[in-house]
Amino acid sequence: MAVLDDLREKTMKGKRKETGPLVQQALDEGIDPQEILDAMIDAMGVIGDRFSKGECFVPEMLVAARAMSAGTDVLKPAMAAGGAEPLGHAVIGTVKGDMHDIGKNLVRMMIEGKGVEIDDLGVDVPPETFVEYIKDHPECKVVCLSALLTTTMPALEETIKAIEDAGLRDNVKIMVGGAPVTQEFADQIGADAYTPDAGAAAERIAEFYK
Ligand code: B1M
Repeated sequence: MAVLDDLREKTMKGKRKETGPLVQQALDEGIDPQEILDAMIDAMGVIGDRFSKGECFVPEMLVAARAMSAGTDVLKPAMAAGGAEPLGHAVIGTVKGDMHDIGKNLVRMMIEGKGVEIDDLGVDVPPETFVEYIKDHPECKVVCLSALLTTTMPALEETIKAIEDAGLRDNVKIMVGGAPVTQEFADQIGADAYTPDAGAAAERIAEFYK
């Protein structure tokens, strides 16, 4: 589809003023929101591969990320249109040392679509901030942790440990995810759930409120 090719291209090139209108055009043409999202995720994959090969650098990754965020802003109402019954409360953040937030934002968006009220602590969130949040929000039943770097995977474990040390582990379920994270790693660090993508995270979290 021409509009999706255009969207992929403009996302890769970091044309953030053009991605929003292209997403809107794709929606107007009746294209499935998931397909629109996949086009932008593809673009980020290409940029990541180019970065690995030394063919592009951090600034190119950054502008591509901003272009994708502009696109997902327009896509959000269509993706999150669950109209679901309120399920409960959760919190999400990207762990300490990690600035990646596109995947985390998509997970939040899909979880909101399931009817979960979810607070977003942002990126580079230290374990203590999660601990304080859980103390201050007894209604919070699920903690969602995102990590995109192999070097920040240990921060997932540190966060779980900090929650345990604060005596709060039994109060919450902990979900982890992000490109380098695996089910095996999640089991090893004592997480309650691992899911590979935003859609699966939204399905899984709903089970915790049953
Ligand atoms: Co960075 N970066 N980056 N980067 N970046 C990656 C992750 C990398 C794979 C690129 C590469 O080398 N091919 C690589 C990591 C290598 C590794 O650790 N093995 C990398 C690197 C090395 C770095 C820096 C170290 C580069 C440097 O400075 N030399 C640096 C680190 C900064 C830091 O965090 N401290 C860095 C910086 C950046 C930017 C800031 C420039 C920018 C981020 C901007 C932003 O997020 N606002 C950036 C970007 C854009 C990328 C790539 C190109 C795209 C990431 C992305 O948004 N993907 C990425 C390459 C790639 O992914 N192919 C790369 C799209 C997004 C939808 O996917 O985030 O995977 P993702 O989320 C998915 C799933 O993972 C999952 O669901 C999401 C949607 O379905 N998921 C969860 C995520 N969280 C979840 C939580 C869950 C469940 C599922 O439950 C709670």
